[in-house]
Amino acid sequence: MMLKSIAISILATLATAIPSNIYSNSLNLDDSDFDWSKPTLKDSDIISSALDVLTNIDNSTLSSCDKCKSRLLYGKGLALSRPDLIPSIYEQWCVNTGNFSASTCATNYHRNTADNSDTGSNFADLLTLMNPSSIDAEYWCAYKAGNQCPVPTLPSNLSISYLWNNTRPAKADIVPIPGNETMKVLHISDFHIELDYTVGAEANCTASMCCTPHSITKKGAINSDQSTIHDLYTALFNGSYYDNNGNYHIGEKINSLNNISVPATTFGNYECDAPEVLINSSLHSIADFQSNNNITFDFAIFTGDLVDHDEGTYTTFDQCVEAETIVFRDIKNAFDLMPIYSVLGNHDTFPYGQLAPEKSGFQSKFDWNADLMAELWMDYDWIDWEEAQITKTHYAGYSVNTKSGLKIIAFNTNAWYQKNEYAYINTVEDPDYFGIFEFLVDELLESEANDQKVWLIFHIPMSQTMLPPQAKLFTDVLERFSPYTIAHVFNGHTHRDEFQILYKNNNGTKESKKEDEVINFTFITQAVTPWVENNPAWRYYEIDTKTFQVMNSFNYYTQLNETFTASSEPVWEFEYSARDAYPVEWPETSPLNGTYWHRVYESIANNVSTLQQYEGFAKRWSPYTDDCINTDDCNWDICYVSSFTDYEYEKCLKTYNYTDSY
Ligand SMILES: *[C@@H]1O[C@H](CO)[C@@H](O)[C@H](O)[C@H]1NC(C)=O
Ligand SMILES: *[C@@H]1O[C@H](CO)[C@@H](O)[C@H](O)[C@H]1NC(C)=O
Ligand SMILES: *[C@@H]1O[C@H](CO)[C@@H](O)[C@H](O)[C@H]1NC(C)=O
Ligand SMILES: *[C@@H]1O[C@H](CO)[C@@H](O)[C@H](O)[C@H]1NC(C)=O
Ligand SMILES: *[C@@H]1O[C@H](CO)[C@@H](O)[C@H](O)[C@H]1NC(C)=O
Ligand SMILES: *[C@@H]1O[C@H](CO)[C@@H](O)[C@H](O)[C@H]1NC(C)=O
Ligand SMILES: *[C@@H]1O[C@H](CO)[C@@H](O)[C@H](O)[C@H]1NC(C)=O
Ligand SMILES: *[C@@H]1O[C@H](CO)[C@@H](O)[C@H](O)[C@H]1NC(C)=O
Ligand SMILES: *[C@@H]1O[C@H](CO)[C@@H](O)[C@H](O)[C@H]1NC(C)=O
Ligand SMILES: *[C@@H]1O[C@H](CO)[C@@H](O)[C@H](O)[C@H]1NC(C)=O
Ligand SMILES: *[C@@H]1O[C@H](CO)[C@@H](O)[C@H](O)[C@H]1NC(C)=O
Ligand SMILES: CC(=O)N[C@H]1CO[C@H](CO)[C@@H](O)[C@@H]1O
Repeated sequence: MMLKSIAISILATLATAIPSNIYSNSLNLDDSDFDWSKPTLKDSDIISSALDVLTNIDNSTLSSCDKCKSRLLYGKGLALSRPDLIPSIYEQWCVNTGNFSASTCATNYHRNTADNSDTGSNFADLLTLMNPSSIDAEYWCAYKAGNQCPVPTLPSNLSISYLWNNTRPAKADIVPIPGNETMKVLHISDFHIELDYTVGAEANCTASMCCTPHSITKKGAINSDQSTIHDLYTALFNGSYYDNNGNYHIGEKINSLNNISVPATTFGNYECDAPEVLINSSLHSIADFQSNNNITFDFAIFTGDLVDHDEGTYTTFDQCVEAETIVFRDIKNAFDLMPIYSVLGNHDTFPYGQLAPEKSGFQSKFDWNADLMAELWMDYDWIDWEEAQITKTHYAGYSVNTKSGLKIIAFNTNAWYQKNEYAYINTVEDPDYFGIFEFLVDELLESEANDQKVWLIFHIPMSQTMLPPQAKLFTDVLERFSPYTIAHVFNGHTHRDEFQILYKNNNGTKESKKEDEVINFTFITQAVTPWVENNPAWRYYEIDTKTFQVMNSFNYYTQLNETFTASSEPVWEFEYSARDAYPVEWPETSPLNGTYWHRVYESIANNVSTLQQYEGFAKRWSPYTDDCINTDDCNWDICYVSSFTDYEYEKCLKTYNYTDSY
């Protein structure tokens, strides 16, 4: 009977949200039909009456936003007693609308299984906890339902400054002055190992991931003269690998290609994720660089994404675990004793992008991942036992004190990711529902009290598909603890080599981006995966050992197209150093801080050759690099580098009428 009373009360709420004519026309049921525990009511009856309600919502005259919210409200009523039926109902509804492909409907609504990356059960979990008449529902409808609601305006009362009691000690304003010694730190990101990589498979496909057995759709016409293709892509060595000592072993040459327009070559292609042999080539190039130059990196940071971009249908739980395990094993093998501080990316979970808050009661669905990382990183001596316990209870986030005295705080950005169903529970009412801000601020307060410098590492930059309330609150944290405590922020995710500046009063105009109002900035580093249309790359920083500020960065890459015909390994070359590359006056003794990057931004905005330089670096001068001199294709970069949140970026694009061609 409890179920019935819940159902009735939901029904009452629903009736006020959905016009009654729609409601009564659609249901033809009485209250007793909402007692889902009644044995005579078959599941198929519940499903078909639910589909009727959803169809009637769609056929109503409500705005698309109200329709979306009504679907959530009705779904919540069902989910409270029959969460198990939600996936079937909503997947069928999705197909019935005719607006989406069967595979999109399956990815979004099919019940979770270990064989596909479908999120229907996570959606059902969300329904049981979300408030469908709140602003959270509008965020969901905007981001998860294809702009069915406009993105809501940011609530003005959002704040987490209670975490630091609204205080700011005078020392928080002290700008740190570098010392006279440096150390070197490696930054690697976005490996995206393609476990299905198949030499000779189609590399120019229209659907699914290319270079795999399932990438069958060709983009280009099949040249009837297959010998031309053989001339352009001769590096077809199947089964090539690196042994544990870093020695390369070339595989068997494939001599016949069947109906292929562009074949996947040994070391990868611009439209594909990375074969393991490319990942190992990058890691060994770093190890060789150290021994050839008689230097050692003090440690490395890895900013996430080990798993490939394959569609949900081709992504299994086992492959996710396998990708995570293989890449970390390869990293450990190449770097031996060097500590690696890692974060997980949006791909490094199962199903894709999902992560549940501890408070929700659903966290146990994801414990396997944090446990796996904690054990693995501890095994590899990258973190100790205590740090591993924090990792297990903080969604694979943690803090470490490095040997040099710097603290690194790592956290999992899936918590605030627009594609994560669970991110829409209490988004606005309890913006720290995951507890990440509290963890972060406690660590920062402790470091500030001890005059310790901190780096923050996380996968997704705040400007990229983060929920706006959390992105805004993160900038508040950054402002509170800069410049004294937070020395740097490091991200990956975009695969491009980029930076983004945070200003105090950014309203989207050039005038509002003032040199003396720079708060901080983030380094977004290059990927090793070539997907999409980038050359594989990595970088290291020269770090001042007193303030842990970056004095310079050095970028290395390989021109992937040169490997299409080679039987030898990729050649990794020096690309540029950040201090030397840009036409900016900057004292030798000053760090590459926010002010430096502001001046780079000004040069990018005022000088098309700097803009081209930046865009070339972003893609590591791949053959797909845009022409910024003769076209307007790169203008969005001007807004991008001078924005820190999506909100600022959109305002800038609007102000200057630039087209986002991300
Ligand atoms: C809803 O609208 C569609 C298309 O306009 C129509 O085919 C369908 O019969 C309608 N369904 C109901 C239950 O009114
Ligand atoms: C389906 O497409 C129609 C026409 O573009 C649109 O009006 C409607 O809002 C869409 N419905 C959903 C649920 O996406
Ligand atoms: C912020 O304001 C909204 C209404 O605009 C209210 O629902 C919410 O509880 C407020 N949040 C806080 C933390 O005061
Ligand atoms: C905030 O104030 C409370 C009450 O005075 C105190 O217990 C707490 O330690 C303070 N927290 C911080 C971060 O200063
Ligand atoms: C570096 O600075 C320290 C103190 O900060 C000083 O003792 C040392 O002599 C300096 N070394 C050089 C090479 O300038
Ligand atoms: C892939 O196919 C498209 C469409 O035919 C063509 O324009 C492009 O040049 C092809 N790419 C390669 C690398 O051959
Ligand atoms: C390598 O560097 C170390 C210290 O940095 C130095 O002691 C050693 O002599 C160097 N070896 C070579 C071959 O330059
Ligand atoms: C934006 O900020 C600039 C500089 O502070 C100011 O001059 C301008 O009026 C502002 N524009 C808008 C639209 O708020
Ligand atoms: C960057 O360094 C310069 C020179 O050391 C200093 O004047 C400036 O205030 C610093 N900028 C920031 C944003 O910390
Ligand atoms: C590879 O691409 C670069 C950049 O477009 C180009 O300069 C170079 O000639 C290409 N090399 C080959 C072998 O195609
Ligand atoms: C903005 O750009 C678009 C496309 O380039 C153009 O059609 C439009 O006229 C521009 N609007 C303004 C206000 O400049
Ligand atoms: C205002 C500012 O730039 N704060 C910090 C942000 O990062 C730079 C990077 O060097 C640091 O110098 C600042 O402490």
